[in-house]
Amino acid sequence: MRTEALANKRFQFYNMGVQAHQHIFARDVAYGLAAPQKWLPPKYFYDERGSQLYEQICALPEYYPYRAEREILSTYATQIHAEIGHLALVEFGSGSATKTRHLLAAYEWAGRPFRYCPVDIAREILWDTANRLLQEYSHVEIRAIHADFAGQPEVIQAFQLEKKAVAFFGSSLGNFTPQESVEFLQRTAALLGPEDVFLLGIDLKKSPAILLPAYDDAQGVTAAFNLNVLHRMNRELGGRFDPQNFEHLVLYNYVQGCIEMHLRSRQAQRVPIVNIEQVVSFGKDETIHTESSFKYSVDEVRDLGYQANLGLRRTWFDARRWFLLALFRPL
Ligand code: AVI
Repeated sequence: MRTEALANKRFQFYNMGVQAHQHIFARDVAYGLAAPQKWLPPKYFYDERGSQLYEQICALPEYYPYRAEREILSTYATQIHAEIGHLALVEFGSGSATKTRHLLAAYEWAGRPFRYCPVDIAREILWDTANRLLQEYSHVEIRAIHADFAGQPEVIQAFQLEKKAVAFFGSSLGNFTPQESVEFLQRTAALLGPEDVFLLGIDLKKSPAILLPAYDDAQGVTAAFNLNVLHRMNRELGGRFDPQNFEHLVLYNYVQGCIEMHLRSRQAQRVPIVNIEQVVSFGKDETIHTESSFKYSVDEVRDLGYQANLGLRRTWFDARRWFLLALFRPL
């Protein structure tokens, strides 16, 4: 771990070893593309271009989760702040913190110093966002961690906080399998003290007639987001993918209760990936499974928490009840 000493006493920035990243990407691609059902971890969508495309997705008319969660945070910010108290706010996957600002504003209105501790894998966004927030809020003190927290929620121990509210917004937990979700929640719950809270923003189950267009929009932005991972393998691993030979495929898996995104090969083809010394063969219509986005019912969310020793204490919904903000406390 490396802490950057900054002139500004209100800002501390920790680097937690994301450097080995290129090597891990190569390993994950080699492993995933050798499996009978080819797959890639969805975190590789988010290079610079992918992060821009994701921002565009959030503005699409079909992609409701972003706006639904923003509606909850803006409508109930004061209530949420009152419920959790003035605890230091730790946020996994903070990104540009656009929605979180509503909650931070409630902290600021309290007129007392408060701590915001964002954790993100995207260093530039983390750094820029922290600096912007320091200018916007006179009472905030920021401790930021640059880390891939998904496999290692324990990174937040570096904050050395006595009491805290830990937030995981954006339905990002939905991109983990249910088993990974339980493990992540268990490991996170183990980091909570008796008075700490956990806030989870999660997309709810609904008709595939609403879900499918949200992941297959008319403008093709989600398709570009999905195909971008091929460009990334070309650029970073010496891949020879022709993105024109693949198409964006979205389906709703009723058994698992998730949206699945795939890249479907339009033809039989063999694609070399130079840096991993592998040639990947595709049959016509064979797919790479690039993302699952699990949708939950309120009872399933309660049960997820229960498996991690977390009790569901409060719920907030958007007007259509399409999205849930859940507050848990250790059991
Ligand atoms: C980040 N995550 C919650 C998004 C989702 O809805 O699963 C990623 C995404 N994939 C396609 N569109 C958005």
